[in-house]
Order: sequence, then C-alpha cells, then structure tokens
Amino acid sequence: MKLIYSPASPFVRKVAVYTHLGNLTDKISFTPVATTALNVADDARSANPLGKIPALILDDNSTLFDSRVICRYLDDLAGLGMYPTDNLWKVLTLEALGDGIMDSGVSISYEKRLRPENEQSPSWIEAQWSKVEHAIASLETGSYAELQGPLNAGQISIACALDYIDFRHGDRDWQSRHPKMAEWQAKMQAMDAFKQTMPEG
Ligand SMILES: N[C@@H](CCC(=O)N[C@@H](CS)C(=O)NCC(=O)O)C(=O)O
Repeated sequence: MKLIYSPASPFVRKVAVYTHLGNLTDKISFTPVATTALNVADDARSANPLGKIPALILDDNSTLFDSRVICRYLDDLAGLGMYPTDNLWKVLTLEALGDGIMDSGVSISYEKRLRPENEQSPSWIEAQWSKVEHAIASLETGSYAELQGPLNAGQISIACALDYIDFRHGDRDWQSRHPKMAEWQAKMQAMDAFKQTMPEG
C-alpha cells in the first residue's frame, strides 16, 4: 500500500496513529507531497480528484480516501477494534467532531499562511476559531462519554485535532479555558502511538 501524505496534516496523523497501533508501518510505503488548497500536488490530485491528502493506494491500485475511510480500513485490516459495534454511532460522531476541529484549524492555517496579508479575512478566521472553541467547550462539559474508556476512533480524532491546534495555533491557549480537556490531552499524549506521531517542524 502507498500513502500519499504530508507530515503536518492532522488528518494524516490519525492514519499514522492507526499505522502504529496496528504495526502496519512495514506494509505501507510513504509518499510525501507538498499540497495546499491553492497549489495542489500532482500526486495528490491523481490519487484523489479532490486533491486532498491522505489518500491510500491499495495493492490492486484502487484508492481510498478520505482519512475516515482510511482509518476504518486500517482498523479492519489490523483488527484494532477502534470502531466498537455496540457504540458505533456515538464513536463516529465524536470522530466527526474531531475532524471538524481539524477542518476549521486547517482552514485558519490556509487563510493565514497561503493568502497575502491584505486578502486575509479576520472575521473568517474568528468564525472558524469559534467552531473550534465551541467544540472544545462541548467536550469539556463531559457530555461525550466515549471520550473516556478504551481507546476508540473518536478519541484518536479529538487527540490529533487538539495537538494540531497547538501545533499551528498555540497562541490561542484553549487549555486555560478548558482544564479538563487539557488534562485529557496530556493523558493521550503519553501513549506511545501519539508520542511517536506528534507533529513537529
Ligand atoms: N476530509 C478530508 C480532509 C483532508 C484535508 O483537508 N487535507 C488537507 C491537508 S491537512 C489537504 O489535503 N488540503 C489540500 C486542499 O484542500 O486542496 C480527510 O479527512 O482526509
């Protein structure tokens, strides 16, 4: 299998966590691409018409995207059980919440990094940040029981999303407003699969 990826992507990081958990590193060759919404890499476009990463090219040359499909595929391949059937819908919802935080976080990054300063929209950036803040606040209330207990796909997505926010938007200091989630994040970061895949650079 061949993974089209970029190391800074939080969506890719989820896939990396499954790869570590399932000891699948030897089964995947990693092809890095530098792709953005404004400058789509050829390898990304040929794997996924949307031009987004991650994309996983299987041995029969078919391609899986997006990250949720790839994570579920790797979970199935390695028998990880991150999508428990007795609580599937809630775990998938938590996973969607984490992916939504990533969408907004990446959108802010693109606005700030890709567009010239005079074309950037502060109101767009704040609208996206407000989604992140509301999402973390909803997690802080403890209303997502799936956040606790055995590791699942929802927890993986939330953990990767929060680390991405710190990686790209550390100045937002969400931890000071949401101390329970800060503690939860630290617990997740101590796990090997998360330690090994921490975004850096
Ligand atoms: N829903 C997609 C989102 C993937 C995504 O937005 N990836 C970003 C990198 S972090 C990307 O490829 N951006 C290029 C673009 O938007 O064209 C997934 O879960 O894989």
